[in-house]
Order: sequence, then structure tokens, then C-alpha cells
Amino acid sequence: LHHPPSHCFDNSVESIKADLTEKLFSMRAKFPEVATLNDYYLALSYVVRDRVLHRWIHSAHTYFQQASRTVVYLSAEYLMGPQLGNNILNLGIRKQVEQAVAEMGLSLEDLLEQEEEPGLGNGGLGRLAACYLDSLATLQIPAFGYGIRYEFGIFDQQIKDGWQVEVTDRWLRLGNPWEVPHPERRYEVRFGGHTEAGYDAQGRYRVRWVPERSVMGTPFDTPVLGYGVGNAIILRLWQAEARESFDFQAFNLGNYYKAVDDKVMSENITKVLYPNDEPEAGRRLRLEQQYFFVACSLADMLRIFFQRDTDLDRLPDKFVVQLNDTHPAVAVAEMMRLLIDDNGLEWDRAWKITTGVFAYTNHTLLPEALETWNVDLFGKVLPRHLEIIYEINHRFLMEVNRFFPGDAGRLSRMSLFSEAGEKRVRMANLACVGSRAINGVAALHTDLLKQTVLKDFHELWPEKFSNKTNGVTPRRFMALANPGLADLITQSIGATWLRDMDRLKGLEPFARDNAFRDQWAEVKHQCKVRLAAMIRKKTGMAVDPDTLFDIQVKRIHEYKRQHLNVLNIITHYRRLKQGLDMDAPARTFIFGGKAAPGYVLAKLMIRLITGVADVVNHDPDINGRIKVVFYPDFNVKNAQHIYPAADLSEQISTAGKEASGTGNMKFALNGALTIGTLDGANVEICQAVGPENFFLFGLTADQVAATRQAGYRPCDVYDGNEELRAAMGMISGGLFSGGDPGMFAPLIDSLLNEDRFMVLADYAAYVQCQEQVGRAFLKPDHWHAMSILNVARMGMFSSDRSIAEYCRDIWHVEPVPVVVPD
Ligand code: 26M
Repeated sequence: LHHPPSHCFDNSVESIKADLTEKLFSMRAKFPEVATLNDYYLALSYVVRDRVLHRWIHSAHTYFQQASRTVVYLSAEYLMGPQLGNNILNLGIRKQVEQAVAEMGLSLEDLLEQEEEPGLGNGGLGRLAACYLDSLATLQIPAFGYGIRYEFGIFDQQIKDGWQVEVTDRWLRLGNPWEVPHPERRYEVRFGGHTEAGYDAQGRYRVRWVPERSVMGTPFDTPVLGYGVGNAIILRLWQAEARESFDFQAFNLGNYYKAVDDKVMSENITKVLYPNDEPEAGRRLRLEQQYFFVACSLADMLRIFFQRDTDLDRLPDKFVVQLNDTHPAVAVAEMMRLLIDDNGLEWDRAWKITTGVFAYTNHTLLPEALETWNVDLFGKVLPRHLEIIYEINHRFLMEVNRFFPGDAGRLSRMSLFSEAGEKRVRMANLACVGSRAINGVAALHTDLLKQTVLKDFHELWPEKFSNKTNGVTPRRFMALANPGLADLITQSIGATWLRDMDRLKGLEPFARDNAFRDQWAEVKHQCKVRLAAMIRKKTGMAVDPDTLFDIQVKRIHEYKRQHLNVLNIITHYRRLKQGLDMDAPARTFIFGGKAAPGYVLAKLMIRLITGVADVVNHDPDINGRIKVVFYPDFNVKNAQHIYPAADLSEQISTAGKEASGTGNMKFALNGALTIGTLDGANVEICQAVGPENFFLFGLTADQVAATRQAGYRPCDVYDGNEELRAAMGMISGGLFSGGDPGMFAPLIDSLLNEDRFMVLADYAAYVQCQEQVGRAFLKPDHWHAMSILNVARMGMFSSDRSIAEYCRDIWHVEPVPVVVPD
């Protein structure tokens, strides 16, 4: 192997300027007088991309030479966020780029604003995958991220007459400068058909899969830089393409339009991202998406393996494959198929390899969210895989029976197939059986997994289970999103904290330093001014940066309880109208988040927020003491402006329902205080920052379960609380729906009749806790001291810590430093 081309990049202002002009010509065919802002954004991106690719080439070369164990991260979602700013940060060339574009009469901020982010994920799970790539690169771990290149990512959200309207996300419209397509490296993926069993020439039993159709998967690579190191890794996303050019044969057979139809059908596979929090409508295309990207990714992994090795028994020494939830769990069956059918291995040998390679992360406890597939559908799409899963199940249940003889209930609970009603494949069970490690994403979540949804698996294999509390990257969510705060921190404790977040502890003494507290307050204020300007631009609303910014941004869901937040706002509004609570600080309540398009109650919750905003914001009696804002189209890009501006972070899910939460970490790392339940990672955040610096309220997970057991009756809570009755009465009376009393009836009815998420049970405690928040905010010195202590003690929520734990406990991988000549 030759050394990679050692092209040298000069990062001086002069050469960045020269390169920018050159890219404007070579990539956009423009000269400065006719170039648009977007042309300049693209040109600058290409200038930066060259420098990124330089690191990637050296990393690939180093990883190839060392051939140490590599992490393969399989995820159906990646929410990468805008790339330009992050790459400039990680290359360490911000100052030069800023000056270069300024000398050309442009502003870097305007150019960064041009970028449309790839919204290839729904929320927490997809963003976690992106944070983990950032940390893998920074910790110098050889790794690939594999996923799907959706042509349309998560929909863009508009608010029309207070309702959510979904608009197609055409993120590729203006071109994507960050990806490098590799059409020369495509794989065929087969679907449907049937299998034929028989014996080969050596008399061995073999199964042949005769597929009905196939599509090609083409990889698009996006490099991901580490921070402060030469390492880069790649995110490889697969796009579906028709197998042949569409005029083959069919034209001669006179079946031209059928052939074109087939092409269109093939390419539909990677057309659109599905919402993950919408009851599954048995979507065949979604199963096809999952298998499509899994098949391409494993084929690619084996190709890389065979470049250097021939003995498949060594596969687990060279690769570990992490399943990000069950979306890629069909990989367990595909690996068995590859080993047995394509490589001629015996079952037992194949199974040993397979279970030596995979590890599985669970991300939810909600029973309705556990993925299952109708067996008939599964068999139609993947007949060979269904057979393999039957065989895995047969052998697995024999093993269960050896450990727990005659325990029929256990056998049926652990089976890879559920037989109640229609027969379905249980993907979580498949993932557990096929993996050598299983983890939850926060301490409480892992405990609950062991006690509930994965109880039987934990009893069989306790040693497979561990907790890996989520983390977030401080590069994007602190340095990039909040440069003012990052600079202030660096001035006081030095610059190493961005790669070693435990150093933030050094901020603790500054909590008592008046001058520092003032600077801290000033940074927060500037962030609030900036967010206020964005709110003005987006919604036309004026909000006052001197008010308490109380923010809840996340997917809209009943279990996240945005309606609990609203009930408190209405209660506070009513008190003010009655002349009560007049000493409470003025507050701006900010909401953001998307509802799954088919989730009627979630969309109604958005309408309730905008309805309350309409009334409260325009009530002259209130005179600005409450403002309510729904910030449309919450995404990674605007999140970077929202987290830094928060005084208060709302983390109010029903205890036991939010697996971890990661927004909670992004807020606290930017100096927001949290009001929250003991749910997900809140438990660990509260513990880390100290309960005296955290606004805790509500039932615990145990109390939620016990209350439910005891026969929870929400109407009793309702009957016993006058303010709650009044608040709900204002909703059902039509005050927030232009006089229409029917609009919110489904929401009110579900609270009064079932209240699955115990909104009413936690209402009084929440309102009371919010009063405490108000009083605390009136003592700014103490508030800012708490804020500083939060940041100082949040170091463990860096995704670097999470990834280091995965490396140590599950993956057993070591750093491979990359030296980049410059
Ligand atoms: C599906 C159908 C009906 C209702 C809900 C669902 C559903 C909910 C959650 C399906 C999948 C879900 O999990 C995926 C997910 O995004 N989980 C999130 O993962 C994050 C990263 O680990 C955690 O921080 C979040 O708490 C967790 O919700």
C-alpha cells in the first residue's frame, strides 16, 4: 500500500481566500459578481471539505494498516445537524475562515445560516447516534456509522392557524457538499420469492433463496472529524437504486412501462424517513428499509474483513456491530444467512460468530413502541430470514427449557414469535438472543428493563446486561452553540475541558465569585437576546430577554407531558387575572417540537399551546407577565440557539417512561436549571448537580406503578383540586379554541378517563415546584451560582464518557491515533 497523497493544505487567510474563489469557479461556475450567498456557502464548504477529506484519507490509511478491532454502528437514523460550522471548529480554523470571508465582504454567520441540515432522524435516538460518531472520532476509535440516505428526512413543520402542517423536507434540493458518493461500490439487495432446500455436491444440506426482485445500494460517505486529533471516521448512508437501467430487455419485450414502474418501486425504499412514535401501520416499506441498509452494511463489513483475512471465526476480533434499537435487528438473521448460505459454514459455527459480533441498545420501555412484524408480511419480504429466525427460536427455546424446565409461560414470553392474535416476530427478543451485550441508556432505564420488558432475558443472561448512560457532544452543544460561554469557561479553567469534561469541576469555586457570576449572567443574557431576535423573525412575536425563559423542546408526546406544562401556564394565568401571584417574575414559556403526522392527540397538544398563546399574549390584564411561544420546526440547527438561551429546562415526563432524555443534558450544560421528575437521566443529573440545584417534583417510577396498581382514578384528583378543575374548565369551555368547546374534548376526555401518563396526579406538585422556581429566579446571584454549579458538575454527560464506557465494557476496542502531516 502506498502512502496517501500528502497534499498540503495551507490554512492561512490568504490561501483560504484563494481556495474559495477557485471553488466558486470550479464547483459553481460563478464569479463573485454573480455568486449568490448559497454559492458562497457551497464554495466555502468545498474549501473545508478538502481539508476534512485530507484527515479522512490519513485516518483510513492508518486504520487499514493497524487493522485493530473496528466498531460498526448500525442506526436507521442520524440527526447530524449542519456540518460547516462543526467542521471548521474541529479543524481549528475558525479565526482564519472568519477573517477570510470578512475580507471578501461576507459574514461567516450568514454563510452558516445557508446550510440546510440533513434531518435523517426523529429525535433523541438519531441525535444520539450523531453525538456518538463525534465522540468515536474524538476518542480515536476506528469506526463506521451505517444508515439510510433518506431523500426526504423528517418533515418540516409549519404552524397554520395554530395547527401543525407537515411539509416535505427536500434537503438535497440545493446540493449536499458533505457527501462523497461511491457508485463503484454498490451491493445488490434481494427481496421476496421463496427458498429451495436440497443437498450440494458434497451431500451437505443447503438452502437456496430464489428472490423475486432486487435493488442496488449505493453508499454516500460523509466524513466526521474528531476534535483536537487527526482522526476522522465516516458515516456511510445507503441509497436504493434500480438494479439495471430501466430500458433493459423490457423495451424489447414491449413491457417498457412495467420496467419503469419497477425502477420507481426500487427507488422508493430510501425515499422517506418514517416517524418512530406513531403506532405502526404494518408498513412493508419500512421493513424493506431496515433490511436494505442492514444487508448493504454487513456486505460492506465482510468485504473489508476479507481484504485482510480469510477466517470468518476471527470476525468478532475484527468487528463489533452495535444495534441502535431494534430497527437493524434483522442483522442477526442476515449475518447467519451470509455465513451459512453464502460462505458454507455450519449452524453452530455461524451462531458462535454471530453472537460474538452483535450488541444491542434498547431505547424505550413503552410497550407499544416495541417493534414487531407480522409473520406473513415478514415471510413475503424475507422468506429465508424468516426460516432462519424459526431455527434460531427453536434452538433458543430448547436452551431456555434446559434452564427453566417446564416453564411454559416463560417460553411463550421469550419466544421470538408472539402468538396472541396474529403471529408476529418480536425484534427486541431477536436482538437479545443474537447479542452478547445488551444495554439501557440511563441507570433507571436499565433497572426497569431488567425488571420489566427484558426481565426474562436478564434472568437467563444477567452477565449480558449493563447500563450506558447517554451523553451529548460538548463540541456541538457547547463550543459551537454557545461560543460566549465556552470562551468564558476557557478563560477561567483553560482549554482542555472540551476533550476532558471532568475538568469542568474547576468551575465550582467560581460560583462564589461575584465578578464571574456577572460575566456568566451577561453571556446568558446575550443568548436570550439572540433567541428573542430569532423568535421575532420566525413568529413576529416580541419577547423580553429580561424575563425567565422557560423552555420545553422535544418531540410532542403524551408521555413527555407538554400538556402538564400548559396546565401550569393556565393556572398561573388565572391567578394573575385574580390579582394573585403578582410578585412572580415575568416568564416566557417557549415550546418546540414535532408531532408524528398520525398522532392526533399530539397534534392537538400543539393546537392547545398555540391557543393558550393567543389568549395570554394578547390579554391586556397580563401586560407581558406571561408570554407563550411555539417555536416552529424545532431541529438541530435552531436547537443550537435555543439551549443556550434557557433559564429553565422542562424535563417533566411521567417517571419510568423517558428512557434517558438527552435534551436535559444539553440544557444543563448551557447553564439552564432543570425542573424535572425522577425519570431517565434526570435521576443521574439531579444526583450529579446536587438536589439543591435542581427543581425536583412528582411521583417516582415506583409510585407511578403503585398508584396504577391501586386503581388510579384521575377524576378523583380532578374532583379534589379546584385550580385543576378551573384550568381544565377553561380549556373545555372553549377559551383557547375560539369558543369551540369540542376542539380539545379528546384531550380532556383522555385525561379524565384514563390519564395513562398521570398528568393529573403530578399537577399539584408541578404547580408548587414552579412557584419555587419563580421565587428562586428573583435572587439572581443565587440563581447564577446554581447555574454555574450545574455546568461544573455536568461533565459526566459528555458523550466522550459514554463512548469510553462502551469501548471498555462492550466493544473492547482501543484508540488508534492518526498522524496527519500538514
Ligand atoms: C412508538 C409507537 C407509539 C408510541 C411511541 C413509540 C416509540 C417511542 C420511542 C418508538 C420508539 C421510541 O424510541 C426511540 C427513541 O427515539 N428513543 C429515545 O432514545 C433516546 C436516546 O437513547 C432517549 O434519550 C429517549 O429517552 C428515548 O425516548
